Amino acid sequence: MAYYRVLLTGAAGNLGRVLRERLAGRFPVLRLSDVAEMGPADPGEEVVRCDLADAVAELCRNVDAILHFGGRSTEAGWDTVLPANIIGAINLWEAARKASVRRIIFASSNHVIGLHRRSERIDHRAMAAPDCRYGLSKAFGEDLAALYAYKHGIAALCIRIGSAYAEPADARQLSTWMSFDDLLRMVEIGLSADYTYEIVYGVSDNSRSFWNNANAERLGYRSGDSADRFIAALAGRTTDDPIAERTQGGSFSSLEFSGDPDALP
Ligand code: NAI
Ligand code: 15L
Repeated sequence: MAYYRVLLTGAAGNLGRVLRERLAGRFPVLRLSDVAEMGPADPGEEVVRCDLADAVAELCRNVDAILHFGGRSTEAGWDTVLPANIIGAINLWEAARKASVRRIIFASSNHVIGLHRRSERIDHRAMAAPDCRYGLSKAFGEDLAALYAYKHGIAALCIRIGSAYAEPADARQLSTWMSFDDLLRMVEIGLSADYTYEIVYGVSDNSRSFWNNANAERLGYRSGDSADRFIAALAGRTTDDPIAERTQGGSFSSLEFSGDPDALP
């Protein structure tokens, strides 16, 4: 499938900067957007600085596909999460509908299902179990994407990213790590596969993964990396936090936790 103009939100962020660099030259026009400074446009780029919580109709004009990576990426109060991730997502999908955008690849998060126990190996059909306000905002984004996919024809791939960094940093990330190369592979699947609405896990081929990612493989995803080569170095890097260690979301789960650990899904 050929795209003329692709919009990347969150272009000033950690993953946005990786994608900007690695997608350079991949499309005739890569439109970059963020509320933060992104530097000048290189050839083949357009830079549009704006807050997704404001009106974003212009941002989506003449755009064929969107890589939605912008927003709050960690836990925060509702005053922060609501505008950035919920109002921002509503604005973006609605602007995309009006601009006839064909598909949106959504940087969702493992924190949508973060309260599931590590002892459970779950797939994309598992019950949502957000571990914090941030995770709940991503669950909302996934449902919003489903509404616009099935009702308005904007295809959506929701990638529940685990931990996308240059290298894993602790024992939990031996399960959740996604290399940047694999992130690119998954984004390519999002742009090229034939689907209406799908949820996949953004994770490398880690033997300790919490997730059965058969749905991503069905769509054509083949991880080229694994956190397994870091096991010897990182397996002992655990915490003394029982809720974090019991749940897939780790420290996000234990923030403000006041429930019954034995009642976790
Ligand atoms: P980041 O925090 O480095 O980048 C997010 C970007 O969004 C920032 O540049 C920020 O300025 C921008 N942003 C925030 N609020 C905005 C608003 N109201 N309007 C416009 N732009 C806004 O996060 P990172 O690590 O690059 O993650 C990118 C996306 O991937 C995020 O949506 C995050 O939730 C998701 N994700 C990342 C994971 C990771 O391991 N890095 C794991 C799971 C999900
Ligand atoms: C996320 O959703 C965050 O954006 C990122 O900062 C990491 O904490 C990641 O999840 C994780 O769970 O490791």
